[in-house]
Order: sequence, then structure tokens, then C-alpha cells
Amino acid sequence: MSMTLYELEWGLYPRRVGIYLAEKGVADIDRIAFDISAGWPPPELERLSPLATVPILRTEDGTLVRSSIAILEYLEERYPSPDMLGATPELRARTRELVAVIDEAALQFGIWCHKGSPAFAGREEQSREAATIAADAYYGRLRLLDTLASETAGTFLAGDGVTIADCIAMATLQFAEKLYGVPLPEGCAVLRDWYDMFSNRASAAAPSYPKPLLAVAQGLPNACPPTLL
Ligand SMILES: N[C@@H](CCC(=O)N[C@@H](CS)C(=O)NCC(=O)O)C(=O)O
Repeated sequence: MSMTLYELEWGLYPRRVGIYLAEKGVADIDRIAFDISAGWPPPELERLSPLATVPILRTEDGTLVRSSIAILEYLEERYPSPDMLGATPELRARTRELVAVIDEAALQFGIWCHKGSPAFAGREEQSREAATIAADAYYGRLRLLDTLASETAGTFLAGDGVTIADCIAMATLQFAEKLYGVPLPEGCAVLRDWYDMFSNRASAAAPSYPKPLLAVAQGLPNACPPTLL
């Protein structure tokens, strides 16, 4: 029996794992993609997790790993080569520092969407104020990421090799740009160059987003003051 990954191929968090598996060259994990067209969450997902979020990894012994970062760290232990965390404690600390900042950015972006996007109107309470604060925080984290990335002498965010930080950053920025039409903030030259470079990698080929969602999601920038964009 092999491991099973439950995902939503284009989703912000599951996409982290999708990019990682492509970079790692791991293909022996069964993948089950949920579909939002029949409503969310699907009953099978509710049975798997009280959080009802994806991604979820089920290991061979039935253990459920229900957080994208925990999944990536677990897979690093299972598939140590090529190393995508860092070869020394210091390099691993660096990767995790970047991951923490990007994860905060993703969280803020999610709040921005949930509170400010027509995609969530009618499903939860909208708040222009909350959306604006989250948008500001999202861009603040990206500026911080740009500063941290500029300290690195290497092609990738944490150095010369691809790490889980690249996978998580790519998933976040791609989701923001391609689904919601939210560009990188002005002035983040290092992050911009990294994003343009990483976008050309096979692992980062944009997934296909559900058309009905795409049609409403692209309205997000209009929900916030133009000064933030
Ligand atoms: N911290 C979790 C977040 C997972 C998450 O929020 N996933 C989204 C999909 S991209 C989800 O399942 N949302 C459904 C919901 O919140 O009901 C992780 O890193 O895995």
C-alpha cells in the first residue's frame, strides 16, 4: 500500500505539496483530488479531518498528516534526496524562517479573500476594513520576504538549491496572481526576479482554476483601496 495525498490541485495550500512533489520527482504517492463543484467540504474530507481542509497525507500505516508544512517536513524525512530543507542546522533554520514568513503571508491573503472577495460573498460576512488590514499585512510579509531573499547569495530563496520555502512561496504568489489577479507589490525586485525565474520551472506550470470561480475571484483588487495595489 502506498501513501495517499488528498488535495485540491489548484488550492493555495495543497499546491505547495504539488510543486514540492514535482521538484522532488516523487511519483509513488496516490493522489486524490477533490472537486469544489459539488459543494464544500466533501463528506469524505469531513470524515478524514475535523478541520476539513486540504492537503491531507495518509501514510502507509494510516497516520493522517493534516497540515501542508507538516506534510512537507514529513516527506523530507521519507525522501531525503535531493535535500530540500537544508544540509546543516543553520541552513534548515534559514529555510524555516522563510517558510514562517510565507505562511503568514498566505494566512493574510486568505483573510483578504474571505473578507474582501465576491467569491466569498454570501458564504461569510464581508468586511472591507478586515480585507484592507489583511491586504496590508499580506504585502508587508512579501516586502519582508523580499528583504530576506536579498540577503541570500543564491538562485533560490534559501540559497543555491530549491527548498520547501520556494515551493510554498510559489504556491502563494501564483494563487494570488493567477486566480485573484493580485500582483506582487511595487519595489520587490528580488522577489520579482525569483518569481519570474521560478515560474518557468516545470513544477510551477499553472494549474487550471475552475472557470466560475475565476470569473468572480478576479474581482478581489477592486474590493480594496487602489493604494494597496
Ligand atoms: N494550515 C493548513 C491550511 C489548509 C487550508 O486552509 N486549505 C484550504 C484549501 S487551499 C481549505 O481546505 N479550505 C477549506 C476550508 O477552510 O473550509 C495547511 O497548511 O494545510
